[in-house]
Amino acid sequence: MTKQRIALITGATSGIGEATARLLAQNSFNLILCGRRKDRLDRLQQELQKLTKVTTLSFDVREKENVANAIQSLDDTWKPIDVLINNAGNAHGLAPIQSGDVADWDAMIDINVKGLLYVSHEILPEMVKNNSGHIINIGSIAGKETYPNGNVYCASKFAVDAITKGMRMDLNAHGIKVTAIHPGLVETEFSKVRFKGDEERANAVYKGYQPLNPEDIADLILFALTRPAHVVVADLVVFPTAQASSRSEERRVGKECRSRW
Ligand code: NDP
Ligand code: 8X3
Repeated sequence: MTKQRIALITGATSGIGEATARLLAQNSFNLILCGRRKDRLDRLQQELQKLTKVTTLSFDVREKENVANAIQSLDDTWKPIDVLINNAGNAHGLAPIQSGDVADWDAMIDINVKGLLYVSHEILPEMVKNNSGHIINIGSIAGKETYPNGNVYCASKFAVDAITKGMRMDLNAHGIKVTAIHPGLVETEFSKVRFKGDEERANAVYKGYQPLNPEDIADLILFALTRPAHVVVADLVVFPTAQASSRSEERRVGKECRSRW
């Protein structure tokens, strides 16, 4: 019988991470679900453990020691981790660089870049030792094209793109697959976080056209994870059909194109 793979998903409490947890649970992965909101982790664990084995780790990816302690606290039944999905992340603010909020900049660099590195640092040595594993980094179209007022969020996702390429080169000799998925606009809690709870502003981002759903990205993650051993999906950019680019964010509203700026 083939061993069920163990996948650790960061940012499993909402959006893309939560949809991925559901889909992987339906497809025989055992799951380590991570996020800060423990109540949500507990609820998701309750739901998904009817389908598969699930454990949870509640930590802030910015806290280096907590990341290490949490992952090291896993008992041997949760090792080795076969799949790491580095998904936790958010945009904080949308402002010209000259009026950017330094706390927002810190949050984006600390979560989207350093957090991804801290989690990877805890998991990679075991993958290297076993000469197997699969890392999936969730980048963004913002990591391929900069857009007005996106400055530091875009920089954080350009960094994810660069780290992914570096990981692929360094881990290649160890048989570890590295995939990046770069979505365009996906309707999740992302805009609520970006606009600090301003629901009206957040909802306006997705008005008048059909954005991607978190399930669309989960599908691509499962696709990447289920290719044969000799195939790696390296880099995927995915838009909603109504979006043509990050910079102008051309969303079709009827026959017109609309920009958020
Ligand atoms: P959500 O806001 O719905 O989910 C973000 C997830 O990240 C939550 O589970 C949250 O968990 C977790 N998270 C945020 N900060 C931290 C932290 N400091 N420590 C631990 N976990 C954290 O957004 P999405 O699902 O859309 O975002 C997931 C990824 O997709 C992000 O990397 C985002 O940049 C990327 N992306 C999103 C797009 C979109 O349009 N939505 C498009 C392109 C990429 P909790 O708060 O419980 O800690
Ligand atoms: C999220 C998509 O275009 O809002 O990464 O930056 S975008």
